[in-house]
Amino acid sequence: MPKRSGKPKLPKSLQVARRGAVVILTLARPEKRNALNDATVLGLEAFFETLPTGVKAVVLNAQGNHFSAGLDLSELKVLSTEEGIAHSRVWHRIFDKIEFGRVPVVTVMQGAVVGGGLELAAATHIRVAERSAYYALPEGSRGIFVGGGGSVRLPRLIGVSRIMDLMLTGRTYSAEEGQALGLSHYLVEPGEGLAKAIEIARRIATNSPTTNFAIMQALPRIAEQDRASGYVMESMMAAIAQGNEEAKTRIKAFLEKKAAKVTRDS
Ligand code: 1HE
Repeated sequence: MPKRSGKPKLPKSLQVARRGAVVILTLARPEKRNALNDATVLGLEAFFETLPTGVKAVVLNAQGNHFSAGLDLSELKVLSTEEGIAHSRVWHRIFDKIEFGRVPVVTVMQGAVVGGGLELAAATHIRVAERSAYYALPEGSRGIFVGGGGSVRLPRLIGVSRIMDLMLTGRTYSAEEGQALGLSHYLVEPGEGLAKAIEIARRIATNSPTTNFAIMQALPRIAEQDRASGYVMESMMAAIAQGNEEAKTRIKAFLEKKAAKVTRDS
């Protein structure tokens, strides 16, 4: 397979910084509260399609006080029904490329994580919330509906009933509520999200690529299968992972007392 160049032409609203095996991708449109316009969403696709081969995890964060105000409403106002369907399908295609992409993505969330911003965060694998984060789906009050896969992903995270409440009433969840419900995996103080996300991404980058592949590609699909099919897929994935040389080396290192034990997080 040809080596990836890792140098896509990205819009101004996306910035990239490499830190060894981790790449930090930053939403950089704070003057519009990182509202997701077409250029940004297509830029996400270009970025994830051309990740250099040595990259093993991505951190997604955003400039300013808000992670993302969601869909750029100034672009939506001119779309016909047919164009609206096509627009939503583009988001589906691109967010799927993130969720079922090559490497795990750790997102840092602060301030507003709303509408399409929440849909984007939900397409990533680990979410770190700063205490300023809050979550909303204001589509109801704008007369629209989620279009970035939110009705598929978000109920799987926190249940249809809670998403109905968010959308019908326009209520928000605080960072603490989001943490308790599972919208975030980690809750940190303001300004600490990026460091935490990089620490997590570096840890993920040390896993065997086969295990990370199984976790990203097999685990969510098994969750959507019936039990019997899930067991078959799990046993095949387990056999593939443990059959490879990297697993043998890692297990041997543990048995020879050369690998770290499992200890409590401090
Ligand atoms: C925007 C957007 C946007 C801000 N599209 N331009 N999303 C929403 O309904 C959320 C709308 N945004 C807000 O409620 C607020 O902007 C925030 C709570 C996120 C931030 O408030 P604040 O006071 O810090 O900023 P602001 O003054 O409201 O906005 C700053 C600028 O960003 C301003 O533009 P300016 O030219 O007057 O400076 C805003 O117009 C602009 N801005 N949010 C366009 N969303 C695939 S379907 C997904 C469907 C959805 O995502 S629906 C949810 C849409």
